[in-house]
Parts: sequence; structure tokens; C-alpha cells
Amino acid sequence: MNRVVRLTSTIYTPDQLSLPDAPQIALAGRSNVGKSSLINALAGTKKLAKVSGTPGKTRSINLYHVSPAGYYLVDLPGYGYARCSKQERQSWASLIDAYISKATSLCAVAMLIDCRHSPQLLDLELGSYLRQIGMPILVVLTKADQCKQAERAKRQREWTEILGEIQRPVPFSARTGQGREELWQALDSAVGSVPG
Ligand SMILES: Nc1nc2c(ncn2[C@@H]2O[C@H](COP(=O)(O)OP(=O)(O)O)[C@@H](O)[C@H]2O)c(=O)[nH]1
Ligand SMILES: [Mg+2]
Repeated sequence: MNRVVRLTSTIYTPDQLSLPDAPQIALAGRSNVGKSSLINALAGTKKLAKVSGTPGKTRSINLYHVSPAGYYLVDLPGYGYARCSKQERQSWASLIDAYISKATSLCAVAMLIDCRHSPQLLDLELGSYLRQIGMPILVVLTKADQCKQAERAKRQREWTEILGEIQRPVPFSARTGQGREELWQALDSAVGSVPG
């Protein structure tokens, strides 16, 4: 299916949060995990989301509309950037909290995990928080081109064990395009939209 992904709004502070009624899937992950690259790869362009060599830059929530399906991908600011101040970390947390509590049409959170790293504290914390609030989780293993098959399989097992009954973690590479169609299908089914 041919999908068109378009940036519709950028939100910097909780009071700017006005959200569409349409279904949403949030994308969360450590800064530098490859979130912007993933959005560009899904969209089939290099220009939509800014890919950065310096992590910890983006402090906004970006809403991307997906047509014709009619749902939104919501790019949350990356977390876990070591050099950011306590104040920055708090503003990150309050923006995310404000989003999650306001997003009544949030269908699932895609947790982006670098396939090279074994589960890290901040990712585990996010996972357990999402489970607590009963939020469906889709794990995406990014930079799959940097991992051997055995390592990818290990990550898939680890995360399935940690999170319990979840959809199979999707290996994804923005570099090679691996996993693109599988991820689109997982996103479509998370919002319950019928592809076609
Ligand atoms: N090898 C490889 N590198 C990637 C991939 N995706 C992103 N990167 C690199 O990882 C760095 C961070 O990417 P970016 O998309 O800005 O991450 P973000 O901070 O999560 O938005 C950049 O240097 C990208 O070129 C991938 O699939 N494979
Ligand atoms: Mg980014």
C-alpha cells in the first residue's frame, strides 16, 4: 500500500497540546536510537524528520499524519541523554506525562530499542510503566543492519520475556529498509485499521 506521511504539528510545551481525535501511536526511545531515521524510512524520504549526529537535540513532540489510514504517529522526545540537565529532564517528563494523560486516542506505544544493546534501565522503566497503565506495546529493534541474526533473535526473546505477551519485536533498519513493511503492518493492526 502506498502511504503518505506528513508532519502536521510540533509541540514544545504542555499548554500547546491540542490533539486530534484520530487514533495515535507514539514512538518512544532513547535519544540517538534512530527514531527520526525510522520516521523518514517509513515515509520514504530523507527530509521529513531531522536526523542528528548530536543526540539530545529534539525537545518537542511531532505529530505525523498517515494517509490514507488516517492515524497519527507521535514522535516523543528521546530520553536518556546523559548530558542534559535535571531541569531539561523534568521538562521532558512533564511533556510526556501531559501527552499520555491527554491522548485518549492513543492505541499503542512503539518502544524503539537499539538492537545492539541488552535491555537498559530507562527502557525497562518505560516498559513497566506502560504495562502498568495497560498500554499496548510494540517493540522495534532499530539499526538491525548492525546486528547479527543471533543477536537480533536474542533481543527478541529478551523483550518478549520482559514484557510478557506482546507482538513479536520487529527488527528494523533505516539503512537497508529491513522490516519496513512488517512495521507498517504492525502499526496498522495496532490501530485496528484494515490495510487496503
Ligand atoms: N547503521 C544504522 N544507523 C542508523 C540507523 N538509523 C539511524 N542511524 C544512525 O543513528 C544516528 C541517530 O539517528 P537519528 O534518527 O537522528 O536518531 P534519534 O535521535 O532517535 O532521532 C544517526 O547517525 C543515524 O544515521 C540504522 O537503521 N542503521
Ligand atoms: Mg530524532
